[in-house]
Amino acid sequence: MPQITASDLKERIEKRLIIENGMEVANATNKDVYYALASIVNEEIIPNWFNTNQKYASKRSKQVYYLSMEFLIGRLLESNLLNYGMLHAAKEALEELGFHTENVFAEERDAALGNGGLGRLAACFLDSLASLYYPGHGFGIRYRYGLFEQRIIHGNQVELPDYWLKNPYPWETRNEEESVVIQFQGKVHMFKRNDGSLEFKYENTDKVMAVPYDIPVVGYKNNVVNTLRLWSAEPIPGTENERMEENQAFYHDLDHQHSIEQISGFLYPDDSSYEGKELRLKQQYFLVSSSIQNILKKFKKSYHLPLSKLPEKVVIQINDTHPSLAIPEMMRILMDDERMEWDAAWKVTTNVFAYTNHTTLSEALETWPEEMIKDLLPRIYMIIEEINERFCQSIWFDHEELRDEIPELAIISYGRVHMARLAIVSSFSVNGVARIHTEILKKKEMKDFYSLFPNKFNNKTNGITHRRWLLQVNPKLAEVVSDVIGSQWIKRPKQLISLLKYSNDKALLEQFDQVKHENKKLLANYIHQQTGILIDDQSIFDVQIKRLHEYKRQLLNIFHVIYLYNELKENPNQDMTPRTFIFGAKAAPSYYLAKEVIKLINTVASIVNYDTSIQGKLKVIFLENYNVSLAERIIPAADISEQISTASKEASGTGNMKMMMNGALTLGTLDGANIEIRDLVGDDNIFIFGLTADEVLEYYQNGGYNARDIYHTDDRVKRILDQLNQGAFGVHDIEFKDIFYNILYHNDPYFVLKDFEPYLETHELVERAYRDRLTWMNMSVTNIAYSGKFSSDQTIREYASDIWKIKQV
Ligand code: 26V
Repeated sequence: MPQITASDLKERIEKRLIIENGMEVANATNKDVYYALASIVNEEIIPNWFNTNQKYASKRSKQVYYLSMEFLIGRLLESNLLNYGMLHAAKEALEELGFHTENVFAEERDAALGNGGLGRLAACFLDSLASLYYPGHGFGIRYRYGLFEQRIIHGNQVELPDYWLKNPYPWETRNEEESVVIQFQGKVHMFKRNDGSLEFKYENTDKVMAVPYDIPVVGYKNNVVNTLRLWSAEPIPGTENERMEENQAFYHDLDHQHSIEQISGFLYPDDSSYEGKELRLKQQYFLVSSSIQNILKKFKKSYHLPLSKLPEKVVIQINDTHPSLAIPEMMRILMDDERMEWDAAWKVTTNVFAYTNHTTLSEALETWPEEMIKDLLPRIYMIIEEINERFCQSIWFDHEELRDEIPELAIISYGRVHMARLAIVSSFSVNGVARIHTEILKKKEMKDFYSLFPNKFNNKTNGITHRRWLLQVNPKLAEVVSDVIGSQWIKRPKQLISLLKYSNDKALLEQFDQVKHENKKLLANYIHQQTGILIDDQSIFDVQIKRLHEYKRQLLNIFHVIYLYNELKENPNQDMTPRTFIFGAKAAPSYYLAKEVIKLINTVASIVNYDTSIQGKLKVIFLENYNVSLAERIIPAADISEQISTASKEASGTGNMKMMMNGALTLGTLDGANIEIRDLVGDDNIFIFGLTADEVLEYYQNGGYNARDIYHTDDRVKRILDQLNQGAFGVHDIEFKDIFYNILYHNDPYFVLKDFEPYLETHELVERAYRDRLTWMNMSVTNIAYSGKFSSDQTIREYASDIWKIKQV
């Protein structure tokens, strides 16, 4: 990789501005400079992109394809510069040219093609694949509108469309020549060929063209450039004659064109709540049909092997069930186009697909109405039916003990198609995303499947790319770390463990403390600039940033804030370390209770932040439009990482890992990867509270929890709930009644009241611990030291060796 100096870059930026824009630097805007720099980066990347593809082809390496409806990429200029080893030079060049690096980077709109954890995980995985020299690529959809932009108006969430492609996106290349045709609806006719085999012909299908846009995925200083291929839906260009004819039905045609383009029109903004919308089903089939066609075309072209050898050269990971129609699509092409027999096609298919489960929430599990699939994808439906038939037969004949369970196991049952069942039956690997999550899958949610296929189930605890989430977002911390233990940790993140040797070194701890404080000042400035609110940079920055969902219990957090406020009102002189509670969260647009919680947080904030009687000891900040770029600002400044889901509900969490890596201490329940964090750092370096997963599951199964008992016996709880009910936090007295009712009349389904007292007690421990700076910083450094374990490099190595069986090239 060539060394590019700041002065080289400066010159190239100047030159580019003249050639492309006909302007001198003095007249250039941040945007001009952003595009100039991006195109210089592209110039560097493209030869390596080409070479990487050549290399994979010539080595005939096995490839992994990560199929995902979501890739939550965020911005790319800074991370591409970083991975390309040009970041320092670029910063210097920009400053010398009179630009603030940050403002130039901020010209790039986040590519928010994902909802939350699942989509961000996909993006981290691509980064690790490329950085570890693995031949691995992503397939997704190029949504014209990403996840909505959130505004808070009078405390309420308002959604605006995210038209992120308004300005040209410099990282994508349209590759029209690799377009493929996707067919929906129509009629299937079956014929017998002379040799007795069956032939399927489709009539009157709706055809759509899938056009790929490729985004380079740059490995860290290793010349590897993999590909993220995003498909865009377009009408099939007709011949001149056809267009003349169509012209007659111009308006009908516009309508039709619009409905085609809608397929890649927008990202569904729900996360963990499933709705059987036909357009979403279309999107899913659009993604998988184009990707599978592409994969097979490439296999045939580059490997010159029979399709029976596909599993030796190709493995496909499906990110949750969303792309699981890839399974019948593969069967369809192998049988109908490639003339394989069922058994041969099944053997290939079941050795190619691996499935990751990301949730056990029953409301998030995908099941489609049978009729919808039959109508939209008639041939796919026939194949699913056949898979189901054979699977049910195998239970009936080979597993008598499960005969009664067939309705609960069948892929098609009571008029619905169960996608998780389809994925489990047809994949060679089924993995959960944290130890406890995988155990719950095996012992509860997928118990019978586990007994049928024990060898398929495995765990792959999630991870995060330490390049973006430490090196890039927290350069000061990265520098101190490298000063202390050298910079090998960047390539081998587990080496962060060497920090442990220094976790009692007073001078060093003070240095870490100083870095954290500087990061807090930066965030405080940003908050001031965004909200006009001044926060105390000496206060504890207590952070909860994630999607808003009842099970994540932002409500528990704000109840605690209300409690503190009530206490302070009674005793304003109370000796207490000042606290700043920082929230960032989007709610699904139709998720009423989640939106009520957003309103509650904002309402509490508007009271607390302006009440001078509490002497600035408490501030509540809700930052609007939480996204990857905002996370990058907040995480380096966090002291406390709130990970307080109802135990058993959060499959893994990845924000917990990001904050840990930046020296925040986790305040959390024994859920998801929190448990693995606890196991590493030990009870002394984490704040754990609340019900365990077993206790929660036991309550769900056998009852025994009564929220009203707590309401009637705990005055603190009663006071808060009554305040909600009586309008103490609202303009109208009905303001938060629904939250009140949900807790008392639906018996607090997420155990907020049950965990309230232990949560308060644990917060008191936090407050006391924070007073002892050195002990706190010792805990903080211990967390950073162990965080290397959660680099997605580690996760990807495990996927590669246990599931994918791919080698580094
Ligand atoms: C479900 C649906 C339902 C249909 C509409 C669109 C949509 C989009 C996403 C989902 C599934 C959400 C599952 C999910 O995001 N799980 C999260 O995955 C993270 C990565 O494994 C994990 O860290 C989080 O704990 C888990 O909640």
